Amino acid sequence: MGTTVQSLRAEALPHQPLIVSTWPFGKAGNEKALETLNNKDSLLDAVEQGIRVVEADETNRSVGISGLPNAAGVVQQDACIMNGPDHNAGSVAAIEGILHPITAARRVMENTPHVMLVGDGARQFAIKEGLESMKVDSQKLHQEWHQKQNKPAPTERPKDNHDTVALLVLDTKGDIAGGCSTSGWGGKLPGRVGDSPIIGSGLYVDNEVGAAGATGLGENVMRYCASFMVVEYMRQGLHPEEACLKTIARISAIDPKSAEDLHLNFVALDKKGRFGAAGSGSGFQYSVTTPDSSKVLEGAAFTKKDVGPEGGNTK
Ligand code: SD4
Repeated sequence: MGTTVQSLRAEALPHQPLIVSTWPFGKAGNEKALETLNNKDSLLDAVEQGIRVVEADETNRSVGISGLPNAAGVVQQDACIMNGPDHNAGSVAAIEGILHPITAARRVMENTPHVMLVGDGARQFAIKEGLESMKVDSQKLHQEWHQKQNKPAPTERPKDNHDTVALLVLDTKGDIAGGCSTSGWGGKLPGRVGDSPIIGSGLYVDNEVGAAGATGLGENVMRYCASFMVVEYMRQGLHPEEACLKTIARISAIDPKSAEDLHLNFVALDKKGRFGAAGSGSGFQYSVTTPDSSKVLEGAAFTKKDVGPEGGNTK
């Protein structure tokens, strides 16, 4: 691990809230989450309100209703939320025309006996719950979809047209919750679901250990239950940054693609208040907020030479 990475590593920050999220656009969400935590002392409100800020940003083409559409011209969003203290979770996938999928995910968790609702069922549920919705012109979409049938389906990973906000909150009691939300891969096949709403893939929270969230190419995250893996490495005592790196190393040892082409990025925090992030390539930035500061940091960059014989990270 290089010195830059080491110097960015945080040591224990006990007794104060900590919020960590993916990308610079997570910072505004972090700050809202901290404000919410201060005012309402509710982990779930902090996660939900923080993510809603990112979903509501109309300039963001990868989270929220202004995200990039799928191959049929419609924005289908994925989101989930997970609560550490009772290990409960809720998620929605491929939901259309709902302004705040994170709120829909929370309602699934709190108001149904289920964990996940998808597609039109998720949309109808959200509308019944009174969430803000937009009309989805399915007939127009249907026609557009048919017009596009002659075009090849997207098979290559699109360049820089997808991102996710994954936001993790640790409160002063040491309780943890997290959530994530995305419009996913622009131009994806209708009905494609990424890692973000899959508990253990795009997000995982274990109140005894810590939490992790992912952004990147969901297909390369969900095949490995990668956020769960990050948390399990933290359970073994690894620092959050090392846990992220070791997860990338393990996936990289199995997958023949170059590390750069895997497009894996993780953020993590642990119960002690330590945090870290890593990407399979360079340039992954994440946001960290405490009552003392709110900043964007550079995640550690994995390099393939770090893979040990067992597929773990050699550091
Ligand atoms: C997905 N992981 O749908 C999400 C998108 C993302 O950076 O995070 N892209 O595959």
